[in-house]
Amino acid sequence: MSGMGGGHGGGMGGSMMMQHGQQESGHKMGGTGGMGMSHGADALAPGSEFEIMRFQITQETSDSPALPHQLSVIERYTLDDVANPGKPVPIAISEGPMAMLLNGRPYAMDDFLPEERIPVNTLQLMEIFHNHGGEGGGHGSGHGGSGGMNMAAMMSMAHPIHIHEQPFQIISRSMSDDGQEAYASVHEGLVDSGWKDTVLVLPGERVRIIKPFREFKGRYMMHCHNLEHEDMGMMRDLLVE
Ligand SMILES: [Cu+2]
Repeated sequence: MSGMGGGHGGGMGGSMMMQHGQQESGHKMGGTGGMGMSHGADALAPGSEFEIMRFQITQETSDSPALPHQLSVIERYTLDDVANPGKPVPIAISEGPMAMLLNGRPYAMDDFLPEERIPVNTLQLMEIFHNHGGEGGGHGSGHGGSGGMNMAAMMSMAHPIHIHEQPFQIISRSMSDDGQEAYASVHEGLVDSGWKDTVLVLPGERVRIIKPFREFKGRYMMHCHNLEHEDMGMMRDLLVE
């Protein structure tokens, strides 16, 4: 239908008229007044038909091609492949009042802990874990939890940890003893096959990943993908060198 009537014709006039019509209905101008509105010949009555675009079919095609029987094969990393099997790179999550941190420190330029320096052309075992009270911190970098244990238990939450540069594989997850019951209700739903650039780390959870650092030197961010947390400091750089 090209019932535009008025003098404009063409797409530009059409879209202008649609906006016009929406404004009118927004103003609740009595509804049925239709053509009688005093907006000149362009006025479009609410609810009337209006041509926006036209599809012209010029060629027949088939359905989408059938999916292959097997998608691409992913070579799974193992601990035998990594440069640091006994000393994972820590990514320690801590939550305190108005501070969300990784490795106990807020983001700062050129502020690299020794364990945040990664030799280029290596496969690295990395471990993401909650370290609110400073316990179990692996490499002594966990002085972030200004909130203490009770506060930590109250506030603990899941964090989607995102690491820039090449994607990684998740190789294992474990849960603290007091989180086992809740974990049993969800962990079978976690899909850890395939390449990842982000992993959701649940309260009490410890996730081990293997990540390649091939070829590219420089600073690469890791941060919580919850923007409020990131803005509160939950972001650090890795230095690949
Ligand atoms: Cu977070």
